[in-house]
Order: sequence, then C-alpha cells, then structure tokens
Amino acid sequence: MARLRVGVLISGRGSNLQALIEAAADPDFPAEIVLVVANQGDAGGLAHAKASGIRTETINHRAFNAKQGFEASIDATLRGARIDLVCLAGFMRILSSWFVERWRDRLINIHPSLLPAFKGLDTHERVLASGTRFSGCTVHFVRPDVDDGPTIVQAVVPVMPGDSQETLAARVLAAEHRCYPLAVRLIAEGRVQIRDERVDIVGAMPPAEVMMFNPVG
Ligand code: 4DW
Ligand code: GAR
Repeated sequence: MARLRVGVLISGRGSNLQALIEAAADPDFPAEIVLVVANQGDAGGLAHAKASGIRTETINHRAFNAKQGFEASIDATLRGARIDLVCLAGFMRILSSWFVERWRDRLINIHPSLLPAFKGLDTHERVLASGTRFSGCTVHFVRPDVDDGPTIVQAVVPVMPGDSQETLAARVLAAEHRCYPLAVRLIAEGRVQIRDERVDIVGAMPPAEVMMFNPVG
C-alpha cells in the first residue's frame, strides 16, 4: 500500500515537523514526509528536514508582489511533488480562499488551544489570563477563516497553579507532538470522514464515561 505523501509548510523552529518526521520513520506509519516548504530561509525546521534527507524548498512570501504569486508557487511545488496531504506546522502566512479551496480537506493545521476557544495568537497568555483550568491543542482542516475548520484530533492538558506562558506552552507542545502524528495516521488510514463540517473518525470507540478533574494536589 503506497504511503500517503505529505508536504509540511513551516515558518519557524519546526518541532511539530520533527514529531511528524519521527512518526514517519516507523515503516508501519501509513504516511511519508516527502517535502518541507518554508516561507523564510532561516526557518529552524529546515535543518530537521535536511538531517532526515527530506527535500526542502524555501518560497519567500517577500519575493512576490502579491499573495497569489506566493501561493501559486507553493501550489505548483506541492503538486509537482505529488503531495496528497499538506500539514501547516507553525506556518504563519494566512492562506487565501483560492489556496484553501484548491487543497480543501487535504490541508490541516495544529493550533495550541481547544478550538474554537482561544483562536488567534498569544494563545497561552490569554488562557492564563482567563483562569480556565484546562487547555490543549487541536488538529483541524483549514478553511479560509483562520483557526476555523472541522476538528480532527484534540488533547486536553491541565493548567497548573503557578503556570507561566512557558510552562503551559511546553505542556501543550508535548500534546501537539502526539496529536499531529495521530491525525496524519488517521487520515492516511482513510478513517477521517467529513460530513456537514463535522469529522467522524471511523472505528473510534469512545469510552463509556470519561471525566477529568483539574489536579488540585
Ligand atoms: C494562523 C492564523 C493566523 C496567522 C498565522 C497562522 C494559523 C494557521 C494558518 C496559517 N495560514 C492559514 C491558517 C489558517 O488557519 N487558515 C488559513 N490560512 N486560511 C496570522 O495572523 N499571520 C499573520 C502574520 C504573519 C507573520 O507574522 O508572518 C499574517 O498576516 O499572515
Ligand atoms: C505550535 O505550538 C503550533 O501549535 C503553533 O505554532 C507552534 C509552532 O511550533 N501554531 C499556531 O499558533 C497557529 N495559530 P513548531 O514550529 O515548533 O511546530
């Protein structure tokens, strides 16, 4: 069975990219990372890809007069590599509806909150300011509106007393590194179905009752 061909778009350090690379290193993982595209040449994640012998391309948005040229270049590169699924992993350029519709339901993203709560940037800062007792991460299909789209996988982490943005971010990031590979695997196994903008995971067997209490020590 041919493995799903995955292209990853990054802008920064690429720890989620590295988690996907490590997951795909298992020959039983049903997807392979075949291309990494960064929108800036100093994206730290490029080193992760090169260290694993994965093809990299830098397509700098500043080299184009308009978003359309930038996106057309990314699109052509992805299609040229016969990419089946595009993963945004810390990619920070908003993609237009032209691109999103062209890759509809083959384009996913990870966000460091329990969407639809805490959309946008500075997520952990706002979570801490809100006093909420749980946070987490969300892997979702991308739609023209940012941080919008059907949720595929989420994980919940507790907000601990004394948490800083850094300690909360690290706890959420560890969950991200498990969620993203899981979401890619489920898609590659054909177990993710979208109906009326809701995701059904084929074969998911939720436990009869799950309740989590914020650890109060
Ligand atoms: C996201 C949302 C907003 C910005 C950056 C990232 C989440 C992931 C994402 C990237 N591209 C997307 C999404 C998405 O969810 N949906 C769509 N496209 N359609 C953001 O505000 N970026 C700004 C800053 C960029 C920068 O500092 O380089 C921007 O102006 O693009
Ligand atoms: C991740 O925490 C991801 O959830 C977040 O950027 C970080 C990228 O880290 N994405 C967003 O905030 C999108 N709105 P990484 O480059 O180490 O994967």
